[in-house]
Amino acid sequence: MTRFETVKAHYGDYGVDVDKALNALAGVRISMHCWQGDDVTGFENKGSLSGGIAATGNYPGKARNAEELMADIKKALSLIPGKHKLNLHASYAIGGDVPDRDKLEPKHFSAWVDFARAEDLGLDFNPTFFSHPRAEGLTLSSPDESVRRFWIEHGKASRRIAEYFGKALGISALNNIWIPDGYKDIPADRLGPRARLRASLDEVFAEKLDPACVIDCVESKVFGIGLESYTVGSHEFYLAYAAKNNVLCLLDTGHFHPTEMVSDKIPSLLLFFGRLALHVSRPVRWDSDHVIIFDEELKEIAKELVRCNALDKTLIGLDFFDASINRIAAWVTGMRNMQKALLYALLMPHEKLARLQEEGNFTELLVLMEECKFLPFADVWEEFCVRNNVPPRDAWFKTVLEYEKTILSKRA
Ligand code: RNT
Ligand code: ZN
Repeated sequence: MTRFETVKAHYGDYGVDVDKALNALAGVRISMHCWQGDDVTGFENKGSLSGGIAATGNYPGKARNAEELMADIKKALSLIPGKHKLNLHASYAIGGDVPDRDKLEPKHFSAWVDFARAEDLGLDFNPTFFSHPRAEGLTLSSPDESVRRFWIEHGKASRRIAEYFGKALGISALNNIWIPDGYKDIPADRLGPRARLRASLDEVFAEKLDPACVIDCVESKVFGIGLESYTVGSHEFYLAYAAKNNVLCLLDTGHFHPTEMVSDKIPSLLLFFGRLALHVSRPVRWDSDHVIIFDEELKEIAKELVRCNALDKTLIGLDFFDASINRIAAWVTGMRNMQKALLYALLMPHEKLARLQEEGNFTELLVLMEECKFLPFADVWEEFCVRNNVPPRDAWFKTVLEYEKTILSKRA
């Protein structure tokens, strides 16, 4: 018996089918966020990152234009097993004639569609409601009618771009709306901005687009830097809005209070929504957007997706941006960790565990859950990498170092 056959037999003793798990993992496309590659800078050159988010660090080699960003994405993807999606922001439009954000059209993203076709990727999209002169105050909830109009037009434009992605690639595109709107100090009126946000969203979503191509979604948040006291798009606001308006409510793992677990929210949302959208991130003391690691919460999220049979209903996107380390290594580490967590979850005897819970046999449940942690998971991960022709273990890292030496270190 080869080592892998022994491992399969070992899992078999627990009633786990390893090949089935490997096949299930191969079917999961994870949306890799383009903005890790350039610290959320984008191609507009209109000033610094705003909106209460921050990328800290200045590790050399960040992508300075579309060509470099695409090359870096390709390098990262070559070290990540399986087929995936790429998550874009409106601030990454390509071409010499890119208009302001309210006037963006699908054609300003056609170079990305060509790239996605060539790399066998799906695409997702995000309107960019920050890092822009008209986003210095509120955006979709602005009391200034011309500012609010501008952002409504941007929201509408972004849905058409996402629809174009879905149509062109035959893989539906998520269009995710996140706005930074909020106040640093205690507001005098919490209702007004939320009423305006609701009215703006109603306009943004009014146009009927092909639901097979674009999936609409809104992303909630608890607070931002400089926006500590009040967030217009809070979780209650968006959860209620999404439920009533047939859009999705995206859960970003960094957008809740520190002891609140996103994993626990997953089954509840799945009971009421046909699909689930995630931004998987790692908050350290705040929404710091650290690279995701193979930690308890990541595994718990993956377990919920597997147990709830929700892998094909979930749009898993990553959302972190660490500017203090090699950005390609950040992508590869995060993507591979998301996949590792899913594989780990796919290799658990969930039916047996659930039965023990139903029977009230909590002692055996604890014993078995603990034992599962020591099954030879790493060998199955290695097999997955080999089957997908990517370097196993940390063998990928030397490729990144080589790329850093020959390409990244030459960038000013
Ligand atoms: C911000 C949100 C949002 C952004 C990206 C760049 O807190 O998480 O999703 O991180 O859109
Ligand atoms: Zn997010």
